[in-house]
Amino acid sequence: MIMTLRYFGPSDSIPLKYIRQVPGVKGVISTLYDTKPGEPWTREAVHALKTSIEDAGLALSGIESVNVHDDIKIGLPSRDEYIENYIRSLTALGEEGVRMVCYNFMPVFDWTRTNLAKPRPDGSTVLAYDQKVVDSIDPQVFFDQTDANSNGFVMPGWEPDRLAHVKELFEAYKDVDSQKLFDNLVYFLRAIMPVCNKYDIRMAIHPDDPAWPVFGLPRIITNQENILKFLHAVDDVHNGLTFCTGSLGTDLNNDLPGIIRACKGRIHFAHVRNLQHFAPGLFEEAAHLSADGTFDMYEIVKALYDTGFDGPIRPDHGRTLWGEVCMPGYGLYDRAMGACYINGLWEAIEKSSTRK
Ligand code: CS2
Ligand code: MN
Repeated sequence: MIMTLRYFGPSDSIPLKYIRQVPGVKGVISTLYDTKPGEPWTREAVHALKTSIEDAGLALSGIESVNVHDDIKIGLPSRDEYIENYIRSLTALGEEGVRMVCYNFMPVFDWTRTNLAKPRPDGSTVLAYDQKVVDSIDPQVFFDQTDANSNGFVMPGWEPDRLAHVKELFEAYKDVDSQKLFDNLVYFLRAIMPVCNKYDIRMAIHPDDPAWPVFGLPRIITNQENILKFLHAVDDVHNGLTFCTGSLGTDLNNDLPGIIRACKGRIHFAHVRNLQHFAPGLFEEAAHLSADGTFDMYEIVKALYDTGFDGPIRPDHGRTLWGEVCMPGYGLYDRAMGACYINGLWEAIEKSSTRK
């Protein structure tokens, strides 16, 4: 595995030179922050991003995300044009040697949390989720609240221009059920596989977060059964998964190490964080340490190790602590501790293993 941290580009409050100081972190995961979903990327822009990262002594280990335009997810006639643009973006990335691209296929909202700063017993704050709140709130109000509580940062998946028209988007998705969404995903993947094969780009779909339908919108990457169905539908190594513990782990029926083992060879990127569950649909994020939450991080990292996972991995949302003012979930301190912890688990597993 290659340990990485997410980097939000030149406007990130955490500079590359700080990331460089986290022991064991070799690269960053980033994206082009001045392009809109659907716009084709240029090789020059990718080159500039890559060079700025390499100049800081790090590697550009992958992209999170090349966002998929809603017309592709909805299956509108205009999708072919947006797919062409996506292929141009992948070509620009391939020419610059980028080999891993994360994306998601969630309608309207990316990840959903109901509180961005819930205090934990240790005095830190975390992102939290309560299904009752989601069930009782209008999506537009929900979006506005999330946006207003982000400490002034534009959070991934919550870009104001993308979500300026929440109501219209809901209307556009009204005939898209989970089967249609799945078919549209397969159509998209079949169209991009040739360019992925040409440049050896591994696509890594991000699971839906939370792993069930929210606001009546379909969700299709939620459990082992539908992930395997998705991997088999386009049975090419370049069609793979981002294994996100915090997303798949929202559903306690998901056996996280079991899913890793079932998807052997098709996990191209890993997001590792811990959650503390209180009841179904009621949870908050925790420190990465197993003892601070519900997941057995040792078993998760061990399953990645045992299956030969060799892609980029990153600590996911961390707690906000030590007075840091940051994008919710993306402060430096707790993610740095998370990286060290995961590295520690990996080293111990590697040294005590007989796997060659
Ligand atoms: C990320 C997602 O911050 C997060 O929760 O894991 O926003 C992720 O980047 C996207 O879903 C991938 O497209
Ligand atoms: Mn994730």
